[in-house]
Amino acid sequence: MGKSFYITTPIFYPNANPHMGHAYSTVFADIVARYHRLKGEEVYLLTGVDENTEKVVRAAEAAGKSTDEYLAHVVSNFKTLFADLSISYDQFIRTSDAERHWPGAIALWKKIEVAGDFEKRSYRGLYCVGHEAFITEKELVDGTCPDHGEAPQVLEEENYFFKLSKYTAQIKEHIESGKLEIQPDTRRNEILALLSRGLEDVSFSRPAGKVSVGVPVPNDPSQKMYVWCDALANYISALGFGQNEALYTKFWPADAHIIGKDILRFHAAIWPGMLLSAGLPLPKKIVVHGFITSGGTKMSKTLGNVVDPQQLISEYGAEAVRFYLARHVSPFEDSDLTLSSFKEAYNADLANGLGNLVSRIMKMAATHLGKPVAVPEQAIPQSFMDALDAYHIQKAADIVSESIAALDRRIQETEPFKLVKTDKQKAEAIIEELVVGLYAIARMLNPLMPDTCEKIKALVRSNSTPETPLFPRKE
Ligand code: ME8
Repeated sequence: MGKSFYITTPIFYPNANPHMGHAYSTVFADIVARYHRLKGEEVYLLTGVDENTEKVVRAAEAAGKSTDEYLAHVVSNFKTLFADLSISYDQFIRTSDAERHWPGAIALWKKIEVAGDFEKRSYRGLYCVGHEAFITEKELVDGTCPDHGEAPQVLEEENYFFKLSKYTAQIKEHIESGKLEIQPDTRRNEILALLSRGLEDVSFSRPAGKVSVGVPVPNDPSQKMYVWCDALANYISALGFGQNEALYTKFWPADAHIIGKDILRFHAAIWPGMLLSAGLPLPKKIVVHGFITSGGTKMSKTLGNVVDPQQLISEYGAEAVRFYLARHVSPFEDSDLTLSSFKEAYNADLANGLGNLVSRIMKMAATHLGKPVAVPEQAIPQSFMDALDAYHIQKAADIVSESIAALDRRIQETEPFKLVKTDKQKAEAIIEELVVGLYAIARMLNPLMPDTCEKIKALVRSNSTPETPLFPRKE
């Protein structure tokens, strides 16, 4: 049995169809998961949806549907997208799942309660449904939340508060010592700065009468768990924590939580605090990626600049979307994506790049070699492994592109299609070498473009040309 490797995506709010940002986090985690499987490790990839939120209730109302009906529809769109993108998840968790998720969330709550870290307080605050969090007066611009353009609700109610503040020093120690790694350093510094200012206690529940969805607080039917408390618990509830713990024992602590920069504080402060309180191990690493913007601004429905992943998939194919996300979105900074930048990259990388290379090499091989090349099982380049070990999916994709360009240059320099007339033996040797090089590229494509990887391998094994171009040029 290989080493175990547990990787997660955020669980997404299903209050609208999935967009490129959701696709990015998930493709990111899938590339890393496939790479670790390739290394022979036993991998568990978790994704899912965060359903216990008023956002969903509101969206369902706006669509004139019941919450369940609405969720069934949107969740199936998430699942279709992930299937289309070849996301090799081991589990898709839904936090409305009272059998799979609730027992774990409740077991974790009870441990925090036993530690004496809950306190029921009467609380008055400004609640932003967009954030699903209380916000402060200082954060408002002209009385509205600048991120969501909406005035917060003034809530006066009883909440259970989690005494997060008392864990500030311990969380800081875990991050400073590297027991809990935060990648990249800029995000690590950001969270350390926040910890230096000290953490405040956080509301972990809401009155049951005021929220229509949510996990009931154990032994207090008047309260339901508040979104983040139950959402973060998904990373262990999915492994059967608090019920059948076989998966939990095998895979926890997580090797990596892949998240976007907007939810850093929840993952690098609140989540470690909950685990410390419960006496459970902390995740080993949190990998924080940037945002995909479009035309320089955050994708937003009102601005009309949302790029729909399904539209790109139907025009270019899912493999092209995966490769674009790996190669042209910086893992740790914000990156811009427009329809025209996508097309340009597709034509350069895949139509003229990889697709053309496969056609040229396999055409020469099929014409001039009598039988398939016996390709050696050569190792994957160390630089490629290093890149993926460091969660640098862009570097890995760059290495593939460099290898494609290097093989192209080799064809130009050696011109085996001409040489074959004067020195057949030498020409054949070069073509064989090119096929071996192509096979090496296919091996690296396993985590990035799994279908293309298999297609190229099959062409090499059968010594044949693709019937249609792998990546037809788009005008
Ligand atoms: O925050 N670019 O859910 P969410 C890149 N349910 N990534 C993006 C993005 C963009 N423009 N927009 C969103 C939640 N994302 C909570 C999480 S986890 C226990 C609970 C990605 O649907 C990115 O990973 O708002 C971000 O962190 C996540 O989607 C937020 O998704």
